[in-house]
Amino acid sequence: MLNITEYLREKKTLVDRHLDRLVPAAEEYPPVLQQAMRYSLFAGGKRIRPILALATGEALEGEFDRVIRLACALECIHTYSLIHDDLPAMDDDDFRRGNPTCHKKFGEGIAILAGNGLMTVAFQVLTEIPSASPGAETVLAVINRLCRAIGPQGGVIAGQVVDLTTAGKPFTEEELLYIHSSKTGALIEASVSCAAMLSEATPDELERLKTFGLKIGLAFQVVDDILDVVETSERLGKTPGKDTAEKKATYTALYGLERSREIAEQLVEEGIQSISFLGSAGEALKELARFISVRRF
Ligand code: GRG
Repeated sequence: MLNITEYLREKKTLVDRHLDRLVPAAEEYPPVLQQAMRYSLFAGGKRIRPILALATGEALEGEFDRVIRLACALECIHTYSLIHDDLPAMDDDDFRRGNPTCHKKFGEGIAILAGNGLMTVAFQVLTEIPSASPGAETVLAVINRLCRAIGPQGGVIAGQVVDLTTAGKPFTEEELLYIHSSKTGALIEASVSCAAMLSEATPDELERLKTFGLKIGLAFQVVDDILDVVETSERLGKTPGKDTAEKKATYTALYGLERSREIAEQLVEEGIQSISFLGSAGEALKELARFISVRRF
């Protein structure tokens, strides 16, 4: 049976090695920008999104050289979202990944630009995916899907806007589902779906993997809500309790801790069922899904 702790450690090392290769070197001009991007990127995240992409690629026997570029692009986009999320104009956080946030270390202007820089690097890396087989149209379709996942129509940006505008106000179940599915779920779903596309999944396989991504993506944010209530700053690497203090729309606020845990577990189980077609090739994806519901950081 797969040891998930070992798997995560091994894949994180692999992702970090390729990120280091694909992201501009720290000495490149202007160094303060490259250093700010690298500071947040290598501050110690779990690399869940790239690892999900790699596991999907492995399950479908996709080409590593293609999927690793997607994996690195996903982490650049994710880190970019964290840098901007931490800005005073948004969540105003001092700590992230166990370190002072990018704007605390480099100032707001450089932090904004470091986020913008990571976004641009992500798409540069994607456009350089070797496209001999199955072809440049697939790469273009992957880029389109990723843009939709992070964009203003139900993507990360839209989710973040509704998250900001509902804070401190009463919110509905539908708004909560929208925030969590778009702000967090969409990029996780895209990590799985885009890797499946690059690995030449059939339309049916893609649909099932998309369902898997949607379910575990939503579960990921439900667990994030729970951790904000129950965990310490040492374990999380950021300040806990902020969602409650700012009256954010969360699962724990609407359903309480117990019910939120049940919802997360159920979502993960439903996700796992939707990829039963993979058989033993889907073992890592299933273990990653289980990790999402039991994680403590
Ligand atoms: C277009 C990508 C993009 C962003 C602009 C700022 C913003 C709009 C969105 C913020 C979205 C956000 C921060 C959502 C929270 C997602 C989340 C659960 C983050 C924590 O992820 P982990 O636990 O963190 O994977 P590590 O540090 O392990 O990578």
